[in-house]
Amino acid sequence: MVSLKELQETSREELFLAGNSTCAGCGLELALRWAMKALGPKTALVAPASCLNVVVGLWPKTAPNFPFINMAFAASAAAASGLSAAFKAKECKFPGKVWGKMTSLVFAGDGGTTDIGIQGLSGAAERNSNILYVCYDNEAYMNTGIQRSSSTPHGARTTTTPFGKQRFKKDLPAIVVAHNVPYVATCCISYPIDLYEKFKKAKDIQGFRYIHILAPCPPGWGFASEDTVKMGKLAVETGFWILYEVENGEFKLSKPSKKYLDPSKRRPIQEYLEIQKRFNTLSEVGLVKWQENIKNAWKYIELELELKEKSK
Ligand SMILES: Cc1ncc(C[n+]2csc(CCOP(=O)(O)OP(=O)(O)O)c2C)c(N)n1
Ligand code: SF4
Ligand SMILES: [Mg+2]
Repeated sequence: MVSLKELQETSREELFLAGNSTCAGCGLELALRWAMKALGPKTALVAPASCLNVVVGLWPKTAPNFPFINMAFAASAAAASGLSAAFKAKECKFPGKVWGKMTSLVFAGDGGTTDIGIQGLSGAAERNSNILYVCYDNEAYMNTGIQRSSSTPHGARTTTTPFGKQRFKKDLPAIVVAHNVPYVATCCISYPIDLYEKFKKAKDIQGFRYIHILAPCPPGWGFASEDTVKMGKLAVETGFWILYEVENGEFKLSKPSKKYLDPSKRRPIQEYLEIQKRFNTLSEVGLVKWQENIKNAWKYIELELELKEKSK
């Protein structure tokens, strides 16, 4: 585990620069900032249309201090796969130079991942392309004015679900796990040490890696901008957002989520829902559905842990 000292040392180096045009309290900004601290400057990032793709592009406020490619919505995983192949070819031609050390990274929103980019993502995962694909999940198409995505949770109001979304969130990390790739992890911006360690690990793994980060969005979710970190913590402490990793098929519950295996340790989900304006039309029935959904998600985790125990 990384020490606080190492993290403080690392945190002096900024690759995603301040003064960019993200909203105050943006979860995406924290996600990318911490991810880049772990990945370092030998990283080339591919971004499809999203808040990220917009906030980095407004000169003179361009924020990435590393190579950055804007890409058409559906093509980011394919573009990053091509980039990774190009780095390999360059390494063969000029061995020992920077090319062999480059990380080919996608940093995409939930719309660009769970809806529009899923075929490219699935193709790259199936080919085991040597890329790191990251989904920062703010649970809607924020950049274009808060439309629902398949990652928007049940009951959330968006401009296209004015009475609250009926369906539950698509479980994208589980879908990627089903591709049998070397590494899949979930993260949350409120747990930077956990996030940092997962990116450090992912950086050194060959083949397809996927990290899904919960990234609260103050204007999109309807909470005060100073509460972003609190919001991510509540997501984990209520048991809604579960932190785990699957490395070569082996499931591991991450430290911040371990104690919530015990349901009595979880905070009531109401504490998470009632401070976000997007849930202010959620009914009693909707609340019970949320509680059931969380219970079922943890049943799945228990099964994974049982299977792991049995296979020892
Ligand atoms: C093919 C295509 N369709 C639609 C758009 C418009 N568009 C730009 S950003 C965006 C929202 C992306 O949502 P998400 O991936 O969740 O990222 P976020 O904005 O939430 O950061 C949309 C629909 C586009 N640029 N290209
Ligand atoms: S809308 Fe949300 S995700 Fe987009 S820049 Fe603002 S806070 Fe960040
Ligand atoms: Mg989004």
